Amino acid sequence: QEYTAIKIKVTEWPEAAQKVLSEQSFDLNGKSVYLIAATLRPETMYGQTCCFVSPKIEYGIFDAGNNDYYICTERAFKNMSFQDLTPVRGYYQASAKISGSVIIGAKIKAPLSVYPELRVLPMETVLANKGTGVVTSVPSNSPDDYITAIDLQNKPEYYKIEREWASFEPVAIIETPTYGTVTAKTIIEQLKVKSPKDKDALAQAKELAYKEDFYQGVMVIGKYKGEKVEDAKPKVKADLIASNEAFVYDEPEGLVISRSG
Ligand code: ZZB
Repeated sequence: QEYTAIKIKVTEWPEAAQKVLSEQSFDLNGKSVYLIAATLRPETMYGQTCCFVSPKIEYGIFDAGNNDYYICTERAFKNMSFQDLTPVRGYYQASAKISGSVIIGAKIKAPLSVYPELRVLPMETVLANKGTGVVTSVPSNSPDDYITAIDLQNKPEYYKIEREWASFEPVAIIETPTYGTVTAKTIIEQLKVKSPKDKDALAQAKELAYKEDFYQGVMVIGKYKGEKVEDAKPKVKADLIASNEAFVYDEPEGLVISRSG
């Protein structure tokens, strides 16, 4: 599986995270730290509304060279180290370790997003053994992200977040004949999905969204506005890579575990 790995810069750390990092003598001064989100939908990056981590996953902060540091699972950084994406082939010792739960609330800058400043939020269904363990949220086109955002807005106390952090509106990115400009919302409503834990319905919703967006979708935002998604997708991806805001990350064969089981 070939993913586009998006570099989402941490611009302000929660106090709990600062404490955890200083306890490990990890000095943030002079370093750029990025959450690395693996996506199959680079053309939707205009509509990012937050970055999801799992409160249950232990992440590493890894030296990626040139004072850049990546937050992801050790498993993902190990893979990157064998794909020549890191300074030393086969070296994947973390500079610091941090639980997803203490990153929540961090301020971030996500490439191409129409929203200049976003937050890190919790998603309980993030899989540790897929991608980088970090997921960028596009509620307009990802049914999982849409329903998770609704859940966060409904239960901010339970999730220990501020309601405003989860209140960014989905952005119209792609128009399709069947679902209009907010594919995920339309499908979630049609299938009557009520919860992020509604696995089977969400798997079906994702399938429908992928197909319709890719084969019927037209971009309604950005540099490739008016072009078919099929054509715009590789161009947006190439632009993100050229500007050093993303890189190609391959998931080794046989290790891809789908959420539907
Ligand atoms: C942004 C995005 C926008 C995504 C969209 C999808 C959609 P798949 O389809 O099962 O192969 N993802 C990545 N890593 C994880 C993880 N560790 N745990 C849970 N979800 C993860 O998975 C690929 C997609 O699942 C990725 O692409 C990512 O969300 C999420 F409009 O990134 B995507 C119809 C889907 N639309």
